[in-house]
This record gives sequence, C-alpha cells and structure tokens, in this order.
Amino acid sequence: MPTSNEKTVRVSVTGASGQIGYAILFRILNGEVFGKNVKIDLQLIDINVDKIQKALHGVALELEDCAFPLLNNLSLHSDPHTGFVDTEYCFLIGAKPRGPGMERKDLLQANGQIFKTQGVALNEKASRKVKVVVVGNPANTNAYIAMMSAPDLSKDNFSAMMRLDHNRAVNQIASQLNSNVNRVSNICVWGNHSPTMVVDVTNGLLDNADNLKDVLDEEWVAETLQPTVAKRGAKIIDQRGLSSAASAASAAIDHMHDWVNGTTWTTMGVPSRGEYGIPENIISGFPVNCSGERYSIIQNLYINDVLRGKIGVSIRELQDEQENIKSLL
Ligand code: NAX
Repeated sequence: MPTSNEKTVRVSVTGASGQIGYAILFRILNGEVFGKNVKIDLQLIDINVDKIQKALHGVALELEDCAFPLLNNLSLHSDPHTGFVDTEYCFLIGAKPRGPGMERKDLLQANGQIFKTQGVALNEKASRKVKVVVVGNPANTNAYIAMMSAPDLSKDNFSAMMRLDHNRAVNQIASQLNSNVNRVSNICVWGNHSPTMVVDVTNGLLDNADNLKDVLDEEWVAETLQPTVAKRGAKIIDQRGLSSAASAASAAIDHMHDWVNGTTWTTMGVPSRGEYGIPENIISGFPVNCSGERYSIIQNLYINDVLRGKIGVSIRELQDEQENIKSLL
C-alpha cells in the first residue's frame, strides 16, 4: 500500500526501442538509478515510423511483464514535446547511425537537427531541474546543441556521457594491476567522446593510498592504456558485429546514479566555464564530484605539458564540430 511520503520521479528515454534502450530500461525500473523505494513514471520516445513504434510497443509489453513494483506509469511517444512533459531525468540515447558513405560532418548535421528539436522541447516542457545525459553520438556536440537550444534551462542541466570511456579505463588499469576495479580511483577522461579523448591517471590512486603513477608503467599508460580505451568501441563492433550496448547502458546508469546520489571523482561531459583553459560552453570530459544532485568540476589539478597538448587536440576537434553545426543554432 503506497504511503504518503513515497517518491515518484519522471524519467524520459529517447531511442527507447534501440539496443541501448533495450539494455537500460529494465535496469532503470529495477531501481538501479533512483533506488529501490522510488517509483517511476517512464516516458519512452522513438521515431514516428510504423516498424519502430511497433517495436516500442513490444518493449512496453515486456516491461509490463516484468511486473516491476517501481513502475508507476508507462507512456509511449513519437514527439519529444509530449515525451518530455515535466521530465526530471532524461536519457537522450536516440540518434541516427552513420550510414554507408556518410561523413562525420553529415552525421553531425543529421543528428544536430534531432538534438535541436529535443533541446527546444526540453526548454518548453521539462521540469526546470531536469538532468539530461546525452548518449547519442556525437554525444558532446549533441549535448551542446540541446543545451544551446534550451535557453530557459540552466547549462548545469546538460551533460554528455563520457562514463563508458572512464569505466573502460578503470577496468584496464585494474586488470593491469591484477586488482578489483573498486581499488582504482581518481582517474578521469578529458575531451571528446571520440578516439581523441585523453585518459588521465596523474591523480589516480590504488586503495586510496598509492599513487597510480608509482605503480603503473608510464609507457604502458601512453602506449597501451590510451589506445586500448580509444579503440575499444571499434573492437567491440569488430567482434560483436554491433556497437556497445549493454556497457553503454551500464555507463549511462552509473552517470545518472552518481549525479543523483553523489560521488567523488568520476568523469562527466559537462559545459566548460573556462576551467583548465577549455573555452566556455565546450562540453568536455572533466573530473567531477557530485553532491546534492549537483556536479562540480574538480579544480586546480596539475596537468603536464604532454597531457595538455593531447587535451588541446580533443578540444580543437570539439570546436570543429561546433563550427560544423553553427548554422543550426
Ligand atoms: P540503435 O540504432 O540500436 O537505436 C537507436 C534508436 O534511436 C532507434 O530505435 C532509432 O529509431 C532511435 N532514434 C533515432 N532518431 C530518433 C529521434 N529523433 N528521437 C527518438 N529516437 C530516435 O542505436 P544504439 O546502439 O542504441 O545507440 C544509440 C546511440 O548511442 C548511437 O548514436 C551510438 O553511436 C551512441 N553511443 C554512444 C556511446 C557513448 O559512450 N556516448 C557508446 C555507445 C553508443 O555507440
């Protein structure tokens, strides 16, 4: 029997009938983001194409068949203006895949239009405290477009998912040290969610005590860790024949969970206010702490010249992406 102080949150997920959608929805309703006592109004959005909407209905039937006690209400949408009504937590996963012969700039344009429409819809319909994580690629620039298209919402409401890169790096470090992932902390990933992203272990710790710099071989970090993380997505496509889905869903859950529940030292793609010389409004991976449902960029970290140069390359890539979609804004 519901009690009067039972909490309900409103959550929207785009691309809900895609592969990441299929991997994330069941975990959200199992309480893995908001906790086991928080009920969920779930608003699923996918495009207005018969086959896709039919698939979305199929997913909804399965969600119902799980008899999740936390599912308060389920609604299906093809229009973000209805799917984002009063939404408080928003997973923007849906995006167009890169088609044959399509260049990155064509993908930027095609997806830019989607994220512009969604930003406008969030501006009009979402809760003023909505937390948005953009997963659909190119995630950082899509998040930028959504943020710039929602001038009545705070820029703090928008983020891009860099957590898969972060989790991949943590796993590689832990396995190199023959340790559990829980023993590795204080690492981050700077820049774009693309092969230019930069893994930074400068402040990393093992067991909250030993500096990772002292226990990891510097050459391994530069020559193995960085390229392994950068090429991991391509390797998964090569082996599985499909892009990362369950691991991407897991990272999106970690991202939103930590934003909502608090954490120390993780990576989020968030808009720069000029931190570390990164130009304002560039959505870059930054090391953050989260508390009270807010993130804060960790300040005053030492970055050596080599890392600074690599981060610069990734930031320039983001600036080029912004230049490419300028006409949309
Ligand atoms: P799928 O192609 O399986 O699913 C995408 C879904 O989005 C489809 O159902 C499609 O109809 C829907 N969609 C397209 N346009 C939409 C719109 N305007 N509104 C609502 N829904 C729309 O892709 P999936 O494997 O689920 O990947 C989704 C996105 O995540 C892709 O852009 C992918 O590149 C990106 N990824 C991002 C990652 C990250 O770390 N940031 C990692 C994993 C993944 O590659």
